[in-house]
Amino acid sequence: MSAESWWKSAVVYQIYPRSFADSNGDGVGDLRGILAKLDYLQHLGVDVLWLSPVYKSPQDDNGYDISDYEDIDPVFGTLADIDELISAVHARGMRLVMDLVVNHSSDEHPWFLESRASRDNPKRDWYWWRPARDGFEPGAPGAEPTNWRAYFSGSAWEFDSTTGEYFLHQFTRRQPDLNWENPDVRRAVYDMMNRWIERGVDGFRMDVINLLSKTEPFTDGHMYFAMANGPRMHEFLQEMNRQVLAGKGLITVGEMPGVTVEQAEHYTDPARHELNMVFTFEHMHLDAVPGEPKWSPRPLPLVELKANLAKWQTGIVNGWNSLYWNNHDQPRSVSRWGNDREYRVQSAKAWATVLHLMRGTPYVYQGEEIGMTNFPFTSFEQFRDVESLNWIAEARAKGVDDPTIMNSLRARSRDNSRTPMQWDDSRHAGFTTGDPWITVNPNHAKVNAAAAVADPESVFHHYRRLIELRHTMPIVVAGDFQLLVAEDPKLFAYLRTSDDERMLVVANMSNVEVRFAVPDDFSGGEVLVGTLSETLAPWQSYALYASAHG
Ligand code: TEU
Repeated sequence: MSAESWWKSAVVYQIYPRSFADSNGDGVGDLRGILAKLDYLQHLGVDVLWLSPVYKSPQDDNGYDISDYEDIDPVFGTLADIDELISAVHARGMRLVMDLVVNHSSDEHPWFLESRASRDNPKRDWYWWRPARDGFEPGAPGAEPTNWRAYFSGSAWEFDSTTGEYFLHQFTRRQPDLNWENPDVRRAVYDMMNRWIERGVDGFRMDVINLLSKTEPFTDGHMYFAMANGPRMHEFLQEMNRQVLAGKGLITVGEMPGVTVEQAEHYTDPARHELNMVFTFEHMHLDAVPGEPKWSPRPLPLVELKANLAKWQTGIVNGWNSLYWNNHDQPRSVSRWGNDREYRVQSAKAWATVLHLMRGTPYVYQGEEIGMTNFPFTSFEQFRDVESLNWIAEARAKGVDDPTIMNSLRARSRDNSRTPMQWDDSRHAGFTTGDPWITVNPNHAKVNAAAAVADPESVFHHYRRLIELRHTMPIVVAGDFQLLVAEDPKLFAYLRTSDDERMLVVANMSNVEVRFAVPDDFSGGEVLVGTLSETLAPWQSYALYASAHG
């Protein structure tokens, strides 16, 4: 593997700064809080830290609505703080990745303020403006240019009375979509990215990057299909690669709702000079009722999940993929797919084992490494996320009863993963000395980093071992993937193979004992992680290593 693709053997840790560590007692995490926790992250062994957005923002979507791409929001600190953080991360041999949110800006960004000021403003064309539907009074019910729904409820069009037209927003009405057809927009974004690289950042996680190129003309239909992977996507990414990314040894990961295996292969094939890897979504939708939004949960069909992952494992050949169960948009995997009651530690380890030993670059979301769980929400007042709040309003308006809404939020709200990092068993889990912006999970008395670090059998030490295996075992990075027992609804097992090495990964993803006979050619193999036995206890997992020639 060339030095250029160092990220193939790296593990990335995602920090959601607002909920990680608060240094100044205002109840919101900040950059100096992160600075104080670098020893912990180094002990875990991760290579790269990805920060969710810390730029200046009205915080309508917790920073994914940016009003100044080149400044830090005061709630998180200052430019001097980010410079200090970059240096401190580098001094420890780690790298720092920034979130890049350029499908849309905040409606408070000066570009948008100009764009909305008049129809002939030079920046009018930096966003997507459209007149009312033919025959409708602008602003009247049903006059939106198309029937598209935003990701976070309501129409994707917002009427602006200043000029009597509508602007497009795929997310909240405070996140207008930028017009990437306009070369000045692209130039401004590339210049901004280059200045961050000069500041020392090592790469970008690119928010909904496959939505940049829109398919015109805009017509009624399904926005998600009309807007993802538009006709100029590859051209834009190749241009960005030439003007910003090429030859700098960076790491780039594009978040891509609606991407297929074939498209992902194109986005990440090094010969095409676009991105290193993508975040895919198919495996995140399998536990929703087919055809329904995420708010209709169903139990995870393990057989379908395995088939889906196997398709991605073998379908990306020249390119590369990322591996994740958790991030700031998803509920906690140990509650979602594991058992956060009797088998919290065991099931967190089982999911980690099967994720980290696949082909791809694993991402660990803060708190995942100590087995943090969903929050036991009991009232609507406890929610902060704009997506959840909009869903409550939309569902109530549709006549859904409150207990049903509450059940869907408990299962699916993004706030499940946004409660503060649990550092210790003290008040507010050591996250803040003030009043936290969102409630700390009461289970922090038991589930916390201090306890996990002190216990050699903890989830934390299991992650350390898995990360170490990726760094030291070539087969983890480079081996081919082959799914085993595909139809078994309880076992998750696979092989990784190369010319001279073999690895067997087995996990019982259930609450009952299951038998799995170790294949003969692994007898006498070395246990790399976990505990080997032919009868697996609930959520028991292990990996076994053998050289190819016995
Ligand atoms: O998420 C994009 C995305 O696809 C989400 O809308 C996802 O489907 C949803 O959160 C599941 O509930 C990115 C960011 O990760 C997210 O935090 C932002 O809110 C969104 O873009 C807009 O920037």
